Amino acid sequence: MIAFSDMYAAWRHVFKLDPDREIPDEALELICLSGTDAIIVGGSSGITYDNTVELLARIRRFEVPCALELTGADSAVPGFDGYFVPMVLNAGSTEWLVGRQAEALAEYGAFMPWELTAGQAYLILNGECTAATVTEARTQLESDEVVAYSQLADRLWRAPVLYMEYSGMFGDMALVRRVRDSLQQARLFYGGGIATPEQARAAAESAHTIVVGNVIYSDLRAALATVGAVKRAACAGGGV
Ligand code: 1GP
Repeated sequence: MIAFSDMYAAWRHVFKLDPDREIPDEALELICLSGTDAIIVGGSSGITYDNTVELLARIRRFEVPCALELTGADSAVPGFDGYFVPMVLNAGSTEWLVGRQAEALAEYGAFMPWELTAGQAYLILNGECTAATVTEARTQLESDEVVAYSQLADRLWRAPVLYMEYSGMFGDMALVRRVRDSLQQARLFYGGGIATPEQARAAAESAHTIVVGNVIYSDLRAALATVGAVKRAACAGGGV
């Protein structure tokens, strides 16, 4: 069986599905059969055990790998291929950095499937997104500060994944690339505002893995077109 760390290390394109948002069966089928490398299930609000288990069951009709971004112990549904635990580097309080995670482990640590679990060091960089509001993230960062946080995650914490989160807004690709080039061992996930093949390609050339979310719900056809763009970028020798 392939290890979870080897699995996500090979991902170039990922769709993120939110259990709190409706998606018709036909749309879900197209997403799962799109050729994307994986589905991540996650969201910033309204995530429950029931809506997570329901979405997992629907995705499991297909072969695509599926991981859960675990933001609360209540929605810890078994049966995913792997689990990411976000730790928000620039959160306004330690609650979202390590506080909630420690609380959950105090209660459920004995049941954690550690071999399937990876910490995700999050940097939230769009002050308007829900995740920024919920975590009271300090998003007004200079480029050097962003690189400093990244090095902290990569070299001091040895976090396996660094996630630059611009949710709802297309980010600064020069900065994404600069961060990627500064990493020694972490995989760089980029998510935020990818809605066209050009954006998908630019992001894929700047980060290790790109995450496409919102556009699935607003323009399915555009979302599907991002998959081919990333594959073509890889074939053309672009990206990493
Ligand atoms: C959200 O990073 C993902 O957590 C994707 O962002 O929804 O803006 O595509 P979008």
